[in-house]
Amino acid sequence: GMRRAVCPGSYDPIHKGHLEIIARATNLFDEVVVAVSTNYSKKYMFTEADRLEMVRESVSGLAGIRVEGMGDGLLAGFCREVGAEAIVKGLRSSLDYQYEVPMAAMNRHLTGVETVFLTADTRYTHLSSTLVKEVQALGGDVSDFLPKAALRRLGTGR
Ligand code: COD
Repeated sequence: GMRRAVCPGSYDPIHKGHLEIIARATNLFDEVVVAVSTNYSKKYMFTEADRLEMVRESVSGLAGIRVEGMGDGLLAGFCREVGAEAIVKGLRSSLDYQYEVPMAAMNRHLTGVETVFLTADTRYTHLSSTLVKEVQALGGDVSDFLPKAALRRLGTGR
């Protein structure tokens, strides 16, 4: 049957490191569901609706992708609902690894969903939404790292 994977994240905003992982996931699975998560006790720069729109616009050139909001629900439950057997995540460093391994084990415990890790592209190992927002707020140029949809909203022009 259809092999489906979920690429979860806050995507606040989506950047080229995210997009590169999502694109590679489409080479491995029949369908990739990009899941935009919102933890209601966390502060975001962009609303859930804006993050969804930015992600949709940014992946519009790629085939085999669906974008969905998952609110503040459980990722493992979301994967079961959409019929995904795997979560695909990018690994930038051993810090990511340390943070991700317990979540991968917990998610597998919860619903049997596997987590597949793809090593981040070397162009983007230093990239995070947090760093992009901070540099932009301080007047730095982050245009190399953002898709047009995110760049426009972040107010750096173009
Ligand atoms: N290069 C490659 N990959 C990258 C890069 C980069 N430069 N930056 C980020 N990534 C990848 C990582 O795999 C990351 O996990 C993913 O993109 C998303 O990144 P963010 O920053 O947008 O998302 P996070 O870290 O805020 O998202 C965390 C989740 C939403 C995945 C997590 O909180 C979650 O699973 N929440 C749901 C609630 C739940 O089920 N909790 C229990 C978990 S066991």
